[in-house]
Amino acid sequence: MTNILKFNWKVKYQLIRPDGEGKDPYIVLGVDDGSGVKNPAPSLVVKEGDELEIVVTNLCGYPISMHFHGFDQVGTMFADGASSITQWPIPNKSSYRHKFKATVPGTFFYHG
Ligand SMILES: [Cu+2]
Repeated sequence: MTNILKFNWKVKYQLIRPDGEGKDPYIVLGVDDGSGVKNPAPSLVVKEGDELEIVVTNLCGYPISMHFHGFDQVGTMFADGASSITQWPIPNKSSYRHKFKATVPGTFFYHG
């Protein structure tokens, strides 16, 4: 039986001071999964064969994309998230649905 994991993320600006010092905070993209804006973004722990459905909503004020590294994306190349390569950037205040299968075991990363 296929396990389908669904995520709904809002991508926003976030001001952070990683070392707690300094007057000028860094501006980074944060992911709000409903429990508050996070940077680094939430970890996805999945099993080989799981299907992922991730809706990314852009609230940054300019176009972005979310790129998922390490997945082979056979038949789902438009879910990879490489901006202007496999998809157009997600316009501000718009969403993009990434649907793909975790077919390769390992540890990977994603970024905006
Ligand atoms: Cu990338």
